Parts: sequence; structure tokens; C-alpha cells
Amino acid sequence: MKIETVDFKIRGDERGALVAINQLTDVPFEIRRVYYMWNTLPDVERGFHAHQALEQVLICVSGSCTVTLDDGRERRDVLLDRPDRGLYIGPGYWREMRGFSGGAVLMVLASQTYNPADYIRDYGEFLASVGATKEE
Ligand code: T46
Repeated sequence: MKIETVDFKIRGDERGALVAINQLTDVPFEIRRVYYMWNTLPDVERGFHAHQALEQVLICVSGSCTVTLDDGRERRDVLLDRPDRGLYIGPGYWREMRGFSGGAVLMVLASQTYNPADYIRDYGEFLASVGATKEE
């Protein structure tokens, strides 16, 4: 499985650090929505779904968390622990988020506005959508 991360340029100076993210240049889509989650307790797991069309870039702008990606054949854990690193997730990936540190803020840039119909929440349905089977 190919893990696609993007390292944003840090435009810091003696006053501190700054990252600017431009649509279509720093992320490969037009950004139509931004959301972020915080106060996620350390034993909480989120996600457990895939998307049919949505593209997203996940950035842990404070603290850390682990994102598990599953393409129906392989599962990989990706630690997000830098505010200048994004994880691109396109369609066809089941995602789970866990291991949120104290103070973690996970920010997500998304290619579409919120659409509950784009979610695949059933793992068997997800496997079928990517042409995989539970036996693989
Ligand atoms: C994803 C992962 C990385 C909205 O009303 N608008 C929104 O844009 C979003 C994202 C959520 N919501 C509502 C729906 C639920 O009542 O906020 C509540 C929590 O959302 P959800 O349970 O879907 O959150 P996660 O952390 O399981 O998943 C989210 C995104 O939904 C999903 O697209 O890829 O983060």
C-alpha cells in the first residue's frame, strides 16, 4: 500500500513557525471544507469508514495520533505527530484513528462539503467496493 504524505514548507522565523496550505498546490484538490477534532480521549477510536469520492488531507496540528489505513488487502499505521506533515487519503481506504495524545488537534482538509451519503460504514461493503474479499 502506498502511503502518501506531504511535508509543508515551514515559513518560520524568530517569532515562531507558520505553515500555509494552498489548494491545488500544497494539496491535490480544491479545499471545500475544513474540520478539526480535539479533546479526544486517549482510549477513543474514531473513523471506521471509507469514502466513495472524498479526498482529504489529515494534519495533526498539535500532539499526535495514529491513523490506520486499510485498502482491503493491507493495513498500515501512520503516526501523525508534526504540524507540517499531512496524510493524503483518497477514496478506497478504510480509516481508523486512535492513540490521541493529550492536547491532540487533528485538522482535516476535505475536497467536498459534508455528505453522509459518501460514507461507507460497513466493512464488508467496503471490501466489495475495492474488489477484495474477507478471505484475502
Ligand atoms: C473522516 C475522518 C478522518 C458534521 O456535521 N460535519 C462534518 O463535516 C463532519 C466531518 C462531521 N459532522 C458530524 C457528524 C457526526 O455527528 O460530526 C460528528 C462526528 O463525525 P464522525 O463521527 O464522522 O467523525 P470521525 O472522526 O469518525 O470521522 C471524521 C470524518 O467524518 C471522516 O470523513 O475521514 O474524520
